[in-house]
Amino acid sequence: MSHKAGFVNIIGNPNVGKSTLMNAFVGEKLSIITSKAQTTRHRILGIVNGDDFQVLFSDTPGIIKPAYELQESMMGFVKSAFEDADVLLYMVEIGEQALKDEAFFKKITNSKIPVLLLLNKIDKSNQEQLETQVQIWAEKVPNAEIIPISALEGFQVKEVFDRIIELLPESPPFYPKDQLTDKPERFFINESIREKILIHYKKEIPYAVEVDTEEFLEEDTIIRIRSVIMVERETQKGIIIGHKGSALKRVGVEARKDLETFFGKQIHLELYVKVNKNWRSNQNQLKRFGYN
Ligand SMILES: Nc1nc2c(ncn2[C@@H]2O[C@H](COP(=O)(O)OP(=O)(O)OP(=O)(O)O)[C@@H](O)[C@H]2O)c(=O)[nH]1
Ligand SMILES: [Mg+2]
Repeated sequence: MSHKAGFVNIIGNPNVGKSTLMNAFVGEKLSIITSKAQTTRHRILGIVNGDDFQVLFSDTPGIIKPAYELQESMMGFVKSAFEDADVLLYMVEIGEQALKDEAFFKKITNSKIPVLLLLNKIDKSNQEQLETQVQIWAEKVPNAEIIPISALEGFQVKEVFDRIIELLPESPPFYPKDQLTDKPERFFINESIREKILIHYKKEIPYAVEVDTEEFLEEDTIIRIRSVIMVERETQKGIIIGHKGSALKRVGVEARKDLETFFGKQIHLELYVKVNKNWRSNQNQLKRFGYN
């Protein structure tokens, strides 16, 4: 029996729905999703296995012009997604006009590998707007196949998946068939906590935060976790903790619920906050947190 496998990498502007789509394909909440831009900071692998195929989806950070080292590293992940892709999923959303970065856009239009241009969030559009948008993108990216979708509602997601399978090269699997991702458990803990911070704090706070899980102890009926929320300045620490610790407590309660679903086990989650001055611009710190 022949077997297909390959890398299918999702790229696009911030907030267009890349992570929503990858989770829909995988059927698990591997990537966190929020209404804020720059939610995803890493390249996250989501593996979909079948008897005769293995699709290696990569969710990537939204494309931006980097302003500090962390963002440089995020764009490094996007660059890597161009390099090993067998199929590129270029996601745009209804109403969007162009990619934020010319060089990346050129890479898409000059791509030698198949590009599926996914016009997302069509649940928010009408027929006329949709037709206009398809026309605009057909002119801008003539080498792409355009598929209108709604990642949120699952509309046309199966059609995209079937088309991906057609486009995949013949290859043995790259990972064991029961594997779902390349990231360790601690990564998903950090991300769950960061998601709650993105949801509950405003302005610069979520962007100044990194989460590191220092302890992960799995017992028969419970997992004991201790994670540190790092901020860049003392004032941010106070904001994260909130009045009598109420804000931090909310983060903990909500993250714990998600983690109990994710791990299927009772979770004890201890959170504390630490100032790690300018970690976003510090190469050593960034390396430690998995941004290389
Ligand atoms: N209406 C609508 N909203 C969507 C759809 N897909 C995603 N969203 C919403 O768009 C927002 C961003 O979704 P994400 O999946 O986090 O977007 P992303 O491209 O991964 O964002 P970054 O990681 O920040 O680059 C969230 O509020 C989603 O619920 C869709 O098909 N329709
Ligand atoms: Mg994302």
